[in-house]
Amino acid sequence: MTISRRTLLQGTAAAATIGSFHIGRAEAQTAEFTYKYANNLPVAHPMNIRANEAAEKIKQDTKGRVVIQIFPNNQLGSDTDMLSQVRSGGVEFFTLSPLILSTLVPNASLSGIGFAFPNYDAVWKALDGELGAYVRGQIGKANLVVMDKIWDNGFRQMTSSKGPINTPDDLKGFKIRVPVSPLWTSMFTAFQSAPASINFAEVYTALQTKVVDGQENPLAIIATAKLFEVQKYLSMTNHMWDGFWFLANRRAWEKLPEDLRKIVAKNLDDAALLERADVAKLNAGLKDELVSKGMVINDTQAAPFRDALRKAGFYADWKKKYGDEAWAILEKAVGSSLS
Ligand code: X2X
Repeated sequence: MTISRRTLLQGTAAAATIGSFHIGRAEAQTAEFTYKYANNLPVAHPMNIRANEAAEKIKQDTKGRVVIQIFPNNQLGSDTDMLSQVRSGGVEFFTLSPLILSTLVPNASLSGIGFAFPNYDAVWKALDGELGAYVRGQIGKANLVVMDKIWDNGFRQMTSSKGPINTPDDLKGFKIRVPVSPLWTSMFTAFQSAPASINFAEVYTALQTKVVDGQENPLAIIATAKLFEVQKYLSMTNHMWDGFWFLANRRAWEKLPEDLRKIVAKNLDDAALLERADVAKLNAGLKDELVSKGMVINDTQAAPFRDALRKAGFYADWKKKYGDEAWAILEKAVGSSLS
């Protein structure tokens, strides 16, 4: 494994800020099961805060038999690296966007289709309902274990160093970073942008050095990853909803006795619900804070963006890729015809 200087520095900074992220070595040594949970988000993001609380509860509820050590902020590598690690057992737990997971489980990205979900109510009804069950079934077939409750990332917004995005025309030729996923590339190709697939670990630097002019992420990430330092314009496009499936390595999961598995799953799922509420609250209140950091914010209308995607054949193409069964589940969940 190679650790770049930057990730190492991030790791040191993280350890210095939140001591409890580092469960003592003695505890880890005496525990029957010491498992690693790796993720790509800054320590200040609610996902890490709630996961840290869950790890504490799991330690208590299992009387010290299960200790989960958290490695936030891409300390163990990029999403691409961590996905191979959770498959091989290099880490036992990992949270990943359904869209990036689609590089392994093609239909996992179904929940990330552009402009599909009108609001959070529709999102949770779908992901805690039939659509979520369908996707978890697909993940299971790829030999990974997934917890029942998906964690929230949020509705994604676009940022740029060049100027505001008001209409789909503003996206033409736009050099935008997208996460590593065919669905993301296809969406911005449909807008005639110039998408570049870059793991989140490299996004800040890519923006700072102008390898790309923009990116898209929910407000909670724009704030906690300090992307406002390298982006001026924030356009509220709400162009897709995104979350994080809590994945486990199957062999490691099955090593846990049934009673311990129950405790771990319950605490992780409870934490997911708390994290959803945290992110919703953050996203609602962060606009003012981002303005105070110097960002210029504009609102947009969804209809012209959706029409541009429709005209480019985006929905028809993806319906074909996912197949009729999966597409019908999505359309039922969002309550409208997409193609
Ligand atoms: O890579 C991103 O942009 C992020 C942090 O939102 C995801 O994990 C998909």
